[in-house]
Amino acid sequence: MELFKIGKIKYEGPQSKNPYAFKHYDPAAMVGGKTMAEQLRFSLSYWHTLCGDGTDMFGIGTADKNFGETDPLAIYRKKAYAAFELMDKLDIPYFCFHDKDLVPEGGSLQAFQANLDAIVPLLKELMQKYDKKLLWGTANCFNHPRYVHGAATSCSADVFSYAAAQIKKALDITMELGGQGYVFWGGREGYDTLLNTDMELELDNMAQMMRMAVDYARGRGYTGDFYIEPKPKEPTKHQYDFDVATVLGFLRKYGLDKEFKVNIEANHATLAQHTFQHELYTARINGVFGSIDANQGDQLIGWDTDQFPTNVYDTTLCMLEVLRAGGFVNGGLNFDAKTRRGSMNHEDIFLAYIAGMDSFALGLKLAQKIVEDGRIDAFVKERYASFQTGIGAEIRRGTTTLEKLSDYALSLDVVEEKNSGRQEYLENVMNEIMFGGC
Ligand code: XUL
Ligand code: CO
Repeated sequence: MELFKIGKIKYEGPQSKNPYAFKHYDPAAMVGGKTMAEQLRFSLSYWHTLCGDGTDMFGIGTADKNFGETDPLAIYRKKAYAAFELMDKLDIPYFCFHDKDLVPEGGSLQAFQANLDAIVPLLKELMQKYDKKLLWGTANCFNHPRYVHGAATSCSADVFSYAAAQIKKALDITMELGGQGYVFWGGREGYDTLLNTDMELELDNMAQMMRMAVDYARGRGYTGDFYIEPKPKEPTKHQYDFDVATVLGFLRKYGLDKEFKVNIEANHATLAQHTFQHELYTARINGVFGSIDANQGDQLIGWDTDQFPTNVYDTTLCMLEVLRAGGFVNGGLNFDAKTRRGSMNHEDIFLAYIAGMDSFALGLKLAQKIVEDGRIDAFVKERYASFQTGIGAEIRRGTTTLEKLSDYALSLDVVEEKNSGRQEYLENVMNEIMFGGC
């Protein structure tokens, strides 16, 4: 049973004009001591790819994701076949899911769980057949009206418990499928007004939910990662997991920092008024870099547009951070991205993934060139050279005091800063490395 007319996508190289070919993603090619496939660890997002139909605030769906079926259970079985056909044809080794992406919810929690139990064996079979792996799983605790006031931060203990049941089941499935990660994206974990909100209680509860999830899974032998996915706003005005720095403060307060890493999404970083690179860098230097939701926003639209990433500057700087972090361990590049509402045909799914994968493959090659070129790293090292020896080295070692530094400063003739930051030079070096072959 073939659901898509397009065949396997192959690497044809940068000169190819074939829209259904990779120009840069050559899975077996070596970059920085690993194959491209190992460096990039691409993942398909089940929700956007198999479920998203283009529905927006002003109109209904434009894309048909029912794959010729009408019965709800049959539709979701076909989605599973479609997912693996896509992963196979696009050479995507991993996938990510929310519980709700896999099956209809049915009328009750019991029905939902029974539907999940029925689809898991099929997913297992397809994973084996196509040699695909689960990057991470998660629970959708934000769509249903019961989550109007949040899930782990709901004002209702019954809603909190319902979310716990969903998370337990999603963890069970993640473990059953050998998942390498489990994500908490704080769907509606936040607030719109403090007039009705006990923020302290809500944050305590959110930490409690995470602690219980960790205890449950670790108690059952789970060795994968736990991730929090920061996002500053949308759907609530104040999302608790605002950005990487805020998440770090939360994790440290509740003693969860050894158990959690972050899943950084490009479009969430820009919504927080940071660059994607800033968030990755912050995670790296704090030892919590885990995984990436690869997408991009739109400069002129202020919300989470989840576009397929095509900005090669951003993919290059992202991959530079990934290389500096020593590469992915359990994480990968999950395309949390959707085709535009007007790109409603099945071919568009292929074209979108090819664009995203090629942009990241090119970004990886360019990031490796920046590392090998060495000028940017050398410049930064030289810029801070005063901390390598003498008083600077003492400051770094923590062996000096405010009094000693005061005496030292008083002994100096003049202190003037004449070292240029050379931003324009460095930006030009970037262009030279990236486009020097033109
Ligand atoms: C929402 C978002 C989610 C998470 C998983 O903005 O990014 O899809 O990645 O729940
Ligand atoms: Co995401």
